[in-house]
Amino acid sequence: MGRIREDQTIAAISTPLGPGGIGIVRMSGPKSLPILEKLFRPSASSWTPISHKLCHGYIVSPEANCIVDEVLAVYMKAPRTYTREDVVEIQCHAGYAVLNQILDLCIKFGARPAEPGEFTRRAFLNGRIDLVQAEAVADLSRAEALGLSRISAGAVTGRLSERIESVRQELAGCLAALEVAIDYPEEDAEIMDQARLNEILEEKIIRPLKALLDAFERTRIHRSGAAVMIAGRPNVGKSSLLNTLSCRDKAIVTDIPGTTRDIIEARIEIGGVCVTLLDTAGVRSEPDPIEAMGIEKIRELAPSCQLFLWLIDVSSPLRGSDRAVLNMLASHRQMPVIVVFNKIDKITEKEADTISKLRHDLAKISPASLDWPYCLISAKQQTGISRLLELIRQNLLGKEETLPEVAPNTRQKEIMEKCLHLAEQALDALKAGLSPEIPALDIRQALDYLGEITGETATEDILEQIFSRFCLGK
Ligand SMILES: Nc1nc2c(ncn2[C@@H]2O[C@H](COP(=O)(O)OP(=O)(O)OP(=O)(O)O)[C@@H](O)[C@H]2O)c(=O)[nH]1
Ligand SMILES: [Mg+2]
Repeated sequence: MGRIREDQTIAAISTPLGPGGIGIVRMSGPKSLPILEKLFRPSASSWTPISHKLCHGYIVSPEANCIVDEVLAVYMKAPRTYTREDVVEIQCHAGYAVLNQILDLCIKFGARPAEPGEFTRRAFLNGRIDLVQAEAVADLSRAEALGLSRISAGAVTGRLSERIESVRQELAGCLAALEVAIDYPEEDAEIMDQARLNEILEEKIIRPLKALLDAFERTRIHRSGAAVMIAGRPNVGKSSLLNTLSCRDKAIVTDIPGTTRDIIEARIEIGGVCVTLLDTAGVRSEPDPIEAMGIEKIRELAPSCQLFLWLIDVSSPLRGSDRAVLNMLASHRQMPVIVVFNKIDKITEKEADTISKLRHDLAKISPASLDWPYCLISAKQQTGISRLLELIRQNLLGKEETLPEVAPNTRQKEIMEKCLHLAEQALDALKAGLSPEIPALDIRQALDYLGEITGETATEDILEQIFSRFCLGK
């Protein structure tokens, strides 16, 4: 994206394309209102646009002399707008043809198509939001699960920026004190209260940075999501479980062993985390050539999964193919496993006896299996599912129930790590009684880094990278 010419008016479709209830075309820039006046015919006989007030009417195509759609239009006068420029939004029906005709009309009358993220970029350049808030806008627009949306909402409202600003101010204070000490070396001892500086570095800079880095770790899975693989010998009910967990009829289920060959994915939310479930081909010791290809796919994907659900059919004894599954799991030794005993609706004798016998047999193949959590379900009759979901949640999130109030994203975290390192280095230098130039150098550098987070010292390259990730129309 080249440099933004503030005099240009930009337009874009701001809602996803595809059939839907409402679609929005948005414009920002000085010509927004004049353009609206050319294509909008209000339903009331007279109309004076009032800022921030919705108005009912029609979009008309002067060329074709026809009505394009019945709409609600709103004009928002600068600076109380998303971009701090004049903004117009036209709410129409969401059909692709309607949205495109309205966008074309906006462009015909003087707007140009917006580039991805350009509205938010203008909001940033016009000082309405900082870079941390802009990045959170992108995350919020994309968040599929509750966790990421909560963290991003905290950042959009500026709470993360406040924490960073507070660290920045403390760093600036330390730097000022050190600079005085550099300028008046002979009065060093009186001017620079060394103990106070150490305390500020420790308590107001290092500690909050560590807390933010810790919050990043605790929310990592909310950002990246998790992949959970359902594995087991043929016909144990893997596809049935995928369908039950995703509440959809996604995978084919039959009583013929070897039904699933490819990997089938379904996305669900567990504990606020976006989880990709992977239904796989049944593993057996002597697979046919197509099954062998399916098993190869499992091997390829397994290392990128966070958790295995190992399905066991309780209505029949363990077989050689269960051992083949175990061998496959064993090759990813660090990977956590939950043993899922399926088809409990088919048990005729005492449930507890059957399970303890099966666990005993499993332990003979692998003593480690006794440490794995297990649960009893019927994928077909949908019983025991909430317990299984709870086990998955615990496994992915640990005991943690609450999300941190704010957390940095990966880019911000990497910069914070550098700042932390510099602050610790400065503290060591102060404690070692080195001359104040040395810690001052570190602190100045840390300040520059923090500016990259909020955008004050971000280069064009960094901005380009961030805004190009945005959706069109945002
Ligand atoms: N009674 C009972 N039958 C089940 C249960 N879960 C699955 N089944 C049946 O078991 C058979 C196999 O189910 P699938 O879900 O296709 O099993 P799979 O593990 O995906 O099988 P492959 O794809 O061949 O490896 C079907 O007839 C299902 O209806 C259950 O909890 N109880
Ligand atoms: Mg299957």
